[in-house]
Amino acid sequence: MNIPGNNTDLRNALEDVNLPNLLAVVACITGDDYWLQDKFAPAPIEAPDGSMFPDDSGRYSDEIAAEIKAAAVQVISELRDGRRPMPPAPDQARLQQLMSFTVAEPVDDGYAAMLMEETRFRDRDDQWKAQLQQAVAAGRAEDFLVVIIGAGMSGLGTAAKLQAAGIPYVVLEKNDAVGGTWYENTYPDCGVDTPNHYYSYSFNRNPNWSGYFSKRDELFAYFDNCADEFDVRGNIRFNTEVRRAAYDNKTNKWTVDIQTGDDAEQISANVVISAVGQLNRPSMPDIPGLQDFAGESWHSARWRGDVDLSGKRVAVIGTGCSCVQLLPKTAAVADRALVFQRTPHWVSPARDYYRPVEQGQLWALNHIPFYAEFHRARMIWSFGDRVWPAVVADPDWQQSGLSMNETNHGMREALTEFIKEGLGEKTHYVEKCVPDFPVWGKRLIVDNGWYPTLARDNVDLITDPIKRIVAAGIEMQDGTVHEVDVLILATGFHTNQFLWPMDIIGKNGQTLEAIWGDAANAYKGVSVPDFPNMYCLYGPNTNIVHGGSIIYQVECQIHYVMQCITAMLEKRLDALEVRAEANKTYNEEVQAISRTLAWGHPNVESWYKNSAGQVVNNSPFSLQKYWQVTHELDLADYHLQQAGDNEAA
Ligand code: N01
Repeated sequence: MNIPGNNTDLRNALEDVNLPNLLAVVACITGDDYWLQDKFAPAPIEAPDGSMFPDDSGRYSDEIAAEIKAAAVQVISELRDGRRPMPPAPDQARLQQLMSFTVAEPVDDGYAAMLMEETRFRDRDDQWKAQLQQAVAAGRAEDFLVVIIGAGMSGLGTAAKLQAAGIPYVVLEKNDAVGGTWYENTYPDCGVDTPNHYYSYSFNRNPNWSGYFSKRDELFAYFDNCADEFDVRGNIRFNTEVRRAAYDNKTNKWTVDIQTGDDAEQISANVVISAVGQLNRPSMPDIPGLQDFAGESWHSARWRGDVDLSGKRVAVIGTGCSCVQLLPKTAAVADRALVFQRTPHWVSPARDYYRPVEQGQLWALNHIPFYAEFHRARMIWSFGDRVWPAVVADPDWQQSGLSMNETNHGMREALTEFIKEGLGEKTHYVEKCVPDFPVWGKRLIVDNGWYPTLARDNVDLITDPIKRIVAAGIEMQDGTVHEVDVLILATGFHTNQFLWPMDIIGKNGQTLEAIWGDAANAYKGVSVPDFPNMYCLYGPNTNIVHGGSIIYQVECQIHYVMQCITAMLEKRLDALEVRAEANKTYNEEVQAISRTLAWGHPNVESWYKNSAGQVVNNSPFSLQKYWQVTHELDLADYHLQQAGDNEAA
């Protein structure tokens, strides 16, 4: 790493950094356990009031903080000036020791192993890279083609791996650009709810995020740049929609029917990877009369930036994350904003939601060795599984109708107070805003001023049932008509129909839709019996509610799929198909665990559940556990069919 500038630059930067992270850096560079004495132990992670971020100061005394900074200036300047050799990256034991010390909580072996890969102190691709290289060098990837459906976050990440490995692939993208959801969603204040230094590929971190929670344009730019940095853009066919994909038992190949404008075409592929996401097909509400509305109307994911909302009467139906994000800016310009809520969500205070990344922090992320890695590890620790115990049912808990356990109940009380504070004088809204399901029954929405927005004079929260839409506005069951100029449908996405509207036909001639109905399931969320050589990314039971980044989940899946592709080429397999029994056992466990978690609670009605009340979208596992579940491919879980053979094992 080239360290620019002089000691003044360094000292200035250190004013803005996270001091426990800096301590880890100093300990790494020096290799000296002097820095792990009790006097350098930071305060345990505790977010200051109204913040999702742990205190950056470590609550050190001035004297200790000065000693850490002075040591950092000395060792980093020595590295800069070539007076000290660059130390090796920490091994797992050292990472575990430094993390445990600096987060002031025990970080176990499994977590340390996962963090080694998430920081890239260890390259997770090493698990399959050499075998795949050998197979490619032996010519096994000739006449082999992988089709990736979708050029959003999952598709780009997979394409990156295939491109680097020299495996032929094509990405089919229905839009005219990459980015998927970050391309399509352009509503006001659209942004991410996970800190960006974690919400980014582990293999392509961005040290230059402008904020801790970036907004849509910056996120889209990141993914757009990734397409070039990964050198995959040339393999993407834009404006190309997959209509149908059918597996041919004789050739063991997929025939993929695609449509580009008026042109229909077929592609023959060895492997199909669905990277279509869970949130890509807007769901229109089943409210009668939508087409009768005389004003402008659109879905939140199809934002009409050309319509000026200033001075208009605007209705928003739906109060999920999209509505929460778009409402403050909408209400600030509208004459009136009417919010139609069926179910309230829990909203979490987030003082740092709009916090820009400080100049010194930017400098450190770019120029201080190991700092960006420890920063990412700390974000994963703070925004991940730390809350897991709060989502698991305590069988002895008395208030199980409202909460999962004592900690979960404490959150309910704290967030209820937050609601009351935010609503101010509109106390009559409090009851409407407190959910009847446990905290984490749905992913916590990161607050952007939701309750103070509802408290505005020009905003009304309406919870009575809607009867229908009429030309003038929204008619309620009691006959009242709320007249509006604009109707915004923030009503979510088709989430339970995973690969809808594509027809995916397996080896027995049945469609996925027919087999799944609204109870989609897949082995590890990735592989489906009867659908050989087909893999889902962000598939059934892989969404995360308690915290964490969906990029993390998808990287776990990409890693698993790359092992499948490696096995196919290395072992000359024509087909790899998950065994029905393995899938059944896995999904029985998924459902059993889901019933004990906050999002499986009977009071939760959400897009995570199907008509039978089964959780079909969310992972039942902690982040670390899912990493473990997907880390090693076990071929015993699969039927293997070798080239020219019937089943080989
Ligand atoms: O959609 P939703 P969203 N009549 O499905 C209501 C992600 N995301 O676009 O709860 C009346 O959450 C429905 O009511 P109910 C995130 O994962 C992330 O907001 O079903 N109302 C609900 O209030 C999120 O979970 C970010 O009772 C109707 C709303 O519409 C997912 O996207 C930002 C109705 C739909 O809420 C989807 O969020 C935005 C009807 N007929 C989104 N039908 C980040 O920050 C539906 N509703 C990263």
